[in-house]
Amino acid sequence: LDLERELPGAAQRGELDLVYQPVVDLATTQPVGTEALLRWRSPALGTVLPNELLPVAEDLSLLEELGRWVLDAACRQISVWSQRPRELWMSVNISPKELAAPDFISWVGMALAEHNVAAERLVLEIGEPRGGVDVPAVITQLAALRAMGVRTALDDFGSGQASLAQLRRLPVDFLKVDRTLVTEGGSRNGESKPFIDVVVGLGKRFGLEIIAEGLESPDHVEQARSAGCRLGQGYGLSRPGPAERVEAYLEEFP
Ligand code: G
Ligand code: G
Ligand code: MN
Ligand code: NA
Repeated sequence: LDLERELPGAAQRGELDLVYQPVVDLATTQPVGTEALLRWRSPALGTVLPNELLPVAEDLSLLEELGRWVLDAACRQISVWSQRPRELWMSVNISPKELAAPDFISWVGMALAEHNVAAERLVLEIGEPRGGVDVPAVITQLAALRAMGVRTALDDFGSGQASLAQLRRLPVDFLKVDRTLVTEGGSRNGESKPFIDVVVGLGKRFGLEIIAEGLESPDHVEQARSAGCRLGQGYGLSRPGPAERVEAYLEEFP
């Protein structure tokens, strides 16, 4: 109830914030990209996380507005980081509902143009479309984004039931392996490597770049790396943080 009262106008009041988690080349631990994650710094409620915030935003029809704020803020940050010798790409999470909006493609084009950002710097991550989502529309939109040069990612791969079926249909460049496939807790015998192996094999077969998520320990990192996964993300590599934290991490790689 408090959320519903406080959320409208949060963007205009300057209460929204992005944190960034590096996506790392597992061979060198060098960051190659970052994922932008939304935070609402509410004076009344403290920091509200997306899982709490997004369902309320959807109920209040504020998803579009939040999504546009996120795209704009992410493109602004890409533009700042584009001055660096080694350029990072930026992943932005979007819900399949946002993606299906007819104006979505033109918003992306406007955000890129406004901040003078090359489309190749932007990756859009979508979760598996669930019930009620117009999958053909999602496919059309993803294809249109790729035609602009924006890359696309299927997020949380392996966590749902229709993942393989979706994979056959959705035009994506990256497959992000859900952390439940990586962490021991998600596996019968504590081994994640065979699962990552299978996904890496799928990636090779279909020309997809694989990102292993939720690498929380050196052991996870090693399992993903030895399964042939090139890229990874997780607390064991670098936690999400403000832009300055990513910059400090980059300083370690002259
Ligand atoms: O940052 P955190 O781990 O709490 O994110 C939780 C979930 O919220 C993840 O599934 C992530 O994809 C999603 N998420 C984070 N930021 C955004 C955003 O800006 N837009 C959308 N639609 N989802 C986001
Ligand atoms: O659904 P999506 O993959 O976008 O979710 C990203 C979320 O995962 C972010 O909220 C981020 O904080 C969280 N996250 C990132 N790395 C790790 C990790 O190593 N372990 C766990 N448990 N969560 C992580
Ligand atoms: Mn994500
Ligand atoms: Na994910």
